[in-house]
Amino acid sequence: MRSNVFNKKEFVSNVKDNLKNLYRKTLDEANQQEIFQAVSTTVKDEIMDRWLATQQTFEKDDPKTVYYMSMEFLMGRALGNNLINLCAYKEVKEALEELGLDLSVIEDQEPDPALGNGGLGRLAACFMDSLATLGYAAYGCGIRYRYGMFKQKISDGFQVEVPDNWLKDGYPFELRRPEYCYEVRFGGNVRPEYGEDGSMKFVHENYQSVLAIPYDMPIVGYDNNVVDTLITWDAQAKEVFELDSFDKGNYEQAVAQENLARNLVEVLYPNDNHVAGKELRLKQQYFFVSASIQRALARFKKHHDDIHDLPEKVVFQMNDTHPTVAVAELMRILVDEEGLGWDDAWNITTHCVAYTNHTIMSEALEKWPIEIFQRLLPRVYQIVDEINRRFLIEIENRYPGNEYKKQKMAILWDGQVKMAHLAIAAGFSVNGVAKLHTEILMNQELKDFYDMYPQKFNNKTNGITQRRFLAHANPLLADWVTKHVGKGWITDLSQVAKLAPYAEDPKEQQEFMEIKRKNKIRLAKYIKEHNGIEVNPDSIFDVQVKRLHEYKRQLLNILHVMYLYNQLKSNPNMDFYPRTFIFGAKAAAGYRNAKLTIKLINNVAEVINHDPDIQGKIKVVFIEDYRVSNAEWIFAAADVSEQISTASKEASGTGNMKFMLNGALTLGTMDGANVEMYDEVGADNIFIFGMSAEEVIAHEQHKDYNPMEIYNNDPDIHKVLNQLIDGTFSANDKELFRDLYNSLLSNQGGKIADRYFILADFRSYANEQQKINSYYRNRKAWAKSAILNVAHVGKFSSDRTIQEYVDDIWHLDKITVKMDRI
Ligand code: CGF
Repeated sequence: MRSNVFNKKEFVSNVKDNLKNLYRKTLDEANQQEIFQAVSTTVKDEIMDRWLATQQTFEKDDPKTVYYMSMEFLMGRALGNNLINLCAYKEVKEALEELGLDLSVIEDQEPDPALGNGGLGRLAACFMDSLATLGYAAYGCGIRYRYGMFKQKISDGFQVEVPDNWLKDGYPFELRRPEYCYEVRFGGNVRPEYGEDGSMKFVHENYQSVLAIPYDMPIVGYDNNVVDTLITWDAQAKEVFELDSFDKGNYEQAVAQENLARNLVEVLYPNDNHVAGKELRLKQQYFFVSASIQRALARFKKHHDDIHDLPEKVVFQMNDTHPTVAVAELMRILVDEEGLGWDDAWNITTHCVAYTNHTIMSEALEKWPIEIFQRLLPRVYQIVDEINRRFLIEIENRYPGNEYKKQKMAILWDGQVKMAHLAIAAGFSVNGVAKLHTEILMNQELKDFYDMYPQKFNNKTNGITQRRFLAHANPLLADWVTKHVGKGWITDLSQVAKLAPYAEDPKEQQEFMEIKRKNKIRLAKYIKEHNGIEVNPDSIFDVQVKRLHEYKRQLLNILHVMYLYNQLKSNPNMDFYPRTFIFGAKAAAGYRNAKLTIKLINNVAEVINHDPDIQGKIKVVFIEDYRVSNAEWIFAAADVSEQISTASKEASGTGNMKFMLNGALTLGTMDGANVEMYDEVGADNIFIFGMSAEEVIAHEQHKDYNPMEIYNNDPDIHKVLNQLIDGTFSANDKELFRDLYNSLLSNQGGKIADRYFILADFRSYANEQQKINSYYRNRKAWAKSAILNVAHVGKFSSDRTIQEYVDDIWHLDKITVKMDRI
């Protein structure tokens, strides 16, 4: 289906055939969902040839393969992205137009496979796209949750969570592979069994087991015939699968196993940067990890007799602590099933597993109560126990008599299994996701480990795929970029550097701003349709879209909107450029302050949007159900990108990069990857405010921050905070926002007041916002900065990130897939 060989006629006739075969319908009879299914099936057929050819290349070349293990893959819709990567988007769009069909309407029928919460899952999706595009053999390994991230409804300003039954119409881009199923065992007990020759092995008995059934999703590389695979594991009861054992009469056991299987893959835990510590979650982790390792080993054994060669051909990347039980599972398989001695097995394991840390927030580093871990995974626990015992000896040898070190670094301590410690003890690589984050890991959070194993630590600054977030999300800008630098940027984003000279050119500036305006009109339409709010495309679109979390400080943003409102009310003729403040965020269902912040944003919107004194100069919009598909439109339309986390708390951020790619100017703290964006784009083209990470950390250590002082001495801040509890934005219930007010001013329940330094950073944030107000009036200067943002985004492609993983950690072989037919 490459542009040079794409045959419209053939495509159209295949779509019609598929409609007939799937639904016994003609085009005129079919609805949009059925057409989506038929178009997708046609596209999948095209992909199949490449997928087959890729697998044949794997068979022939036996390349080293990465298994990217992640509990989350936030894929977003596949149809449009696959067409982009097959270089057939425009042709298919035209072909469908000839049939009177609109591709974007068809794309809209696809559910967003939302098998992830936020940045971590979306990163995994971008990585898969880059792996295939760069031509590396890769399997993503995750879970096929029956319900993905909940759909968010806003009802009376409150978030309501609605189940996301994404599979209800059937998902065309997946392939069930029951022939590659594996058994995964839970519970039971372990006993030693002695052979006549004096040998001993452990026997696991009385366990419950489920079968892991893989569903493969194709990951299409850009214009290179490579199709990698995302395996999502479904669970099924063994007794149902192997029907005959029902006949044997163990009915209760069969029902228990069926329940276990159903529950295992039922839902994605909707927490981001926070762990609930639920037993079921540990089961989910072990389930997909065990199945993935079994599949990897089976693939390896097709070509190799000696398991010692495993590190030459296989690497497991553990995305966060979630899959780190992989360390012990691989050990278990090597020792119990392959019959290796401990040292041999450890040597293989520690050359196969690598770990990525995504956060320094302690509430996100998983720790399991030993009781749960041992009960659910008795044999795996024994292995962790032994790893811990040996690890403590290593620490003792290195720091004789230092009990404190042992306590801090132990894998088993205080009744808990510390998964990050397990990952670092075993992993041959430990990486952070942005320079600053990695530095904080090495110098502070994981300092003891860094001191012991400095060679393991490295940084891999995150990245995003330009194919989805520019080529697909913003076709107008994509064409403009191509016009100036050629198509090379699609697979080599560093080429956008050639745009820099155009930043000074008034004609180009105008064209660029025209494109931005068109994208703003597209978003304004969406907002009108979904929120019923009329927004002015000539206002500044100031956007904060991301998960709702206190450290990301949506509260700072909305408090500042309240402050501006007060200013405008008391001085209607003040210098003020019209602004549309756009928010989009899901809050974890049990996260009270996050949900309250959503309600506050909506209430502030309600008051300000209807206040005639404001004359429409400020509009506030909360976009319901922020997700990958609407994100694409939002990034394309943004002027200002709010990246305002408390310095040191956001490990990297990736939304920041998507905005930059689409020519928005960042308003941010020196946090996460913002720091590197600042280095790339230069101080003149980014708005930086607030305390540095060092300052934040110093205040945290000295416990010397007192927000009450700011409240008492700054009348504007005082007024804004009082408005949280005087009914200005909650006329019917003055107490509604009391908890937010309290969270800023008083220590409570072990949480210190204004833990995220909102008041401390408020003034410098407001000043920077004021600068944006003036700068935007200078259209040429703004356009120049916006173009320079695009020109300096090259570093933030996930292609660059993946190449660094390959060069420094994975050492994969490049593959070339040849196809006869093309
Ligand atoms: O991972 C995050 C994201 N929230 O999922 N963390 N986790 N866990 C970080 O907070 C982001 O800063 C980071 O960009 C992302 C991917 O590494």
